[in-house]
Amino acid sequence: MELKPNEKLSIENILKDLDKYRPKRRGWTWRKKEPGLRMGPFEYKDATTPLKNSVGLPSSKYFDWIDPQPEPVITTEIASGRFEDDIRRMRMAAWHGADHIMVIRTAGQSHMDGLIEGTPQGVGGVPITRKQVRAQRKALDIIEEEVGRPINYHSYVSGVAGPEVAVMFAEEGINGAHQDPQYNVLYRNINMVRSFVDACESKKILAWADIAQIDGAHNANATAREAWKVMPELIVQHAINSLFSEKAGIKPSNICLSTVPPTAPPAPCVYMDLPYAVALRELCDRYRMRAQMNTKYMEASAREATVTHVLNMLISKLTSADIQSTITPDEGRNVPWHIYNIEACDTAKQTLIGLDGLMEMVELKKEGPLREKVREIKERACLFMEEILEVGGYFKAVEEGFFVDSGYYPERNGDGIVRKIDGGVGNGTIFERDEDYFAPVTAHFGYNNVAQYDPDAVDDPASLIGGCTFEDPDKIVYIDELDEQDNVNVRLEETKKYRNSNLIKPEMEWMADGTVMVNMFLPVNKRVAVVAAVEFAKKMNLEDPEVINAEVMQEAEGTRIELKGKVPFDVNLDQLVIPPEPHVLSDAEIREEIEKYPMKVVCGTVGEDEHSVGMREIIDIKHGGIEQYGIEVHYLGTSVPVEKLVDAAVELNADVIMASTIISQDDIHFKNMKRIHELAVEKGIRDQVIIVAGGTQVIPEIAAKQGVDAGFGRNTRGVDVATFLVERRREMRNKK
Ligand code: Z98
Repeated sequence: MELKPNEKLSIENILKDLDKYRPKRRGWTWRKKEPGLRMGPFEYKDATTPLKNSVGLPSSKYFDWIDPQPEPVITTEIASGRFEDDIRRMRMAAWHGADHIMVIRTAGQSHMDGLIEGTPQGVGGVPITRKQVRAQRKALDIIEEEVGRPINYHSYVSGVAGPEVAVMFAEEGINGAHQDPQYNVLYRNINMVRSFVDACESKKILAWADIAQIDGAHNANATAREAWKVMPELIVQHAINSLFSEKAGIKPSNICLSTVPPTAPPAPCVYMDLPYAVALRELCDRYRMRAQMNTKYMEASAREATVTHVLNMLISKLTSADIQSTITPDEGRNVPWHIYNIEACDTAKQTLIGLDGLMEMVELKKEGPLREKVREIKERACLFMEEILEVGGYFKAVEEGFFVDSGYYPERNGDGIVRKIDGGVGNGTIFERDEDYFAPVTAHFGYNNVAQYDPDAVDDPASLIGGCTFEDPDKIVYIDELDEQDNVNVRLEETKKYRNSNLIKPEMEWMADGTVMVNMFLPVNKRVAVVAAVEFAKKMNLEDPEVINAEVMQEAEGTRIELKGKVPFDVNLDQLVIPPEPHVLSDAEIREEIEKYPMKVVCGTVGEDEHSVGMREIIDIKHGGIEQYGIEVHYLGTSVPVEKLVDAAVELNADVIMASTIISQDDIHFKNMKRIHELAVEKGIRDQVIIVAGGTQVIPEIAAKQGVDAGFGRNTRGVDVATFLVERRREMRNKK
């Protein structure tokens, strides 16, 4: 199935024959480095292979629309709760440079004790089901063809259903997964023995499927009361999961540490976060780094979150992150917006490309506070690890509340998370395998009594049943929708009116949800402003208005408000009158033409007219006027008599006369145009000169009737005039 850039992704096509769909490939893919890549006028040091189709940064318009791709894989987390709507967002994100799409699961899915089927609608994420995963992988298989770069699809392997989830992910071509038993233990209170045994099995499966693994250490940062104090513990958590994973068979280049700069402004964050990042990378240099952005100290201000994100990426650049996450302040705003996913991907691309080559010019100091801090953090982490061994190992340490304690180790505040070895969900569910235990499956951890059945099958137990679901996907039992009310077909039916039709509604997360955001400033204090804003929204006929961000400008003078609400109506595209796009030549084409055929313009504001701004907008290089193309401009000023303008054209042998006429009483603007034309005829230059006139009251059709070549009205830009002049001169050349 091929996608055309100007065609919408059809969810119906994705769902068609989904039961038979098989993913194109397995495993994680890194970007391909292209040192010395040239794009437009620039050479990049750290860039990667460009995309076939993409949307560049807004300012790429000044550089031939180039869209260089930075070194790290860029993650976006997509989580609206309806997988069918998320698929469209994935395509937008891929076009903006995301190649790691993480689907957030419904809150706390680790509590589910098995895999569920169908596609139930989630809240703040989707429940992971085979159908949903398969549909999204299928969509991404198509989208990656379109953008020309593999896209890694990712979710979480945790909870007591972890191994089952891992198997399903391996079968369905998932490329990345969070897997860290410490997450189960600390945050989901799942029995620790069970969690570590399950992790053995899960990690073995991840290894077989070549899935990149991300750990869960960053959650301690997000949970701790004072996040920077858990730095030593974060390193310990990373170390435990990474070495465990390696021993279970995952290759080091697929082991990604989820590292997060622990602080954010107004903390002096780079001074604190950089030593931590360096210490971690030095201790764990075999592994890859997934740089998460700080989400602990984030409010609902997109601006503030963006600055923290950029500072976080400075750390990423200084310490070479391999995967760069992008998180938007959506959680604070209580709506996952399409646009903020894309905005955050752009923030990452813009920052990392902006920092291209930085490390060729700067280096981290080998002495001074950075090295001292690095050493201190490492020492604290090593001591932490030693104490774990002293008390009898990891399980004992958890029982004693070592983790997520708010003290800066070795200080302890006694407020860590305490779990019991024989407590938690799934306690007592671990049994020793029977003597004749046998599992005819691929990627199985530990004792498996295969030789008794066939000594030749020891390395490949699944061969005894002609391959398990990993080798023979036809053995996968695909269960379609079970719930008659909560399924994708019902949801598509509900929004049918807006799918492939001429009706549109604004949307922020789901098709036709009607959500819009309104910005306003109210000259009252914050408490009053949030109430008043809702009143304004109601008067604007917005339904369900809710303030999503309020920032004090000054206590007495006023408050900045961002508010969301829903519009209850739609717009029919058939009833819109859409004016044709103005025709303009590219800047390069105009420049080339002027270089080949130089052009001289005389101009001024004519008559008794002192206005100069409009003319300057059209000619000045500073305002993007025609000078920028190399056109030679002789500006005679304001209140220029028409005779003087024409005489100057004769004297300078100008190619163009350009008159600005703002005052329009008694149609003086049109009369002046007529006069310029007549004078040019009288002086015998009319055949060689182009005459154009412009002003806010100029109507092009009426101007043309006065004998000038063209008139330009309100909203004219330099490029419009330059395009006309170049094309008219081509016509004149062709006539000769
Ligand atoms: C991130 N934005 O890491 P539930 N396992 C691990 C996790 O870190 C998480 C889960 C499972 C963050 C996302 N992490 C937070 C190691 C969650 C999720 O039970 O579905 O919430 O587990 O990018």
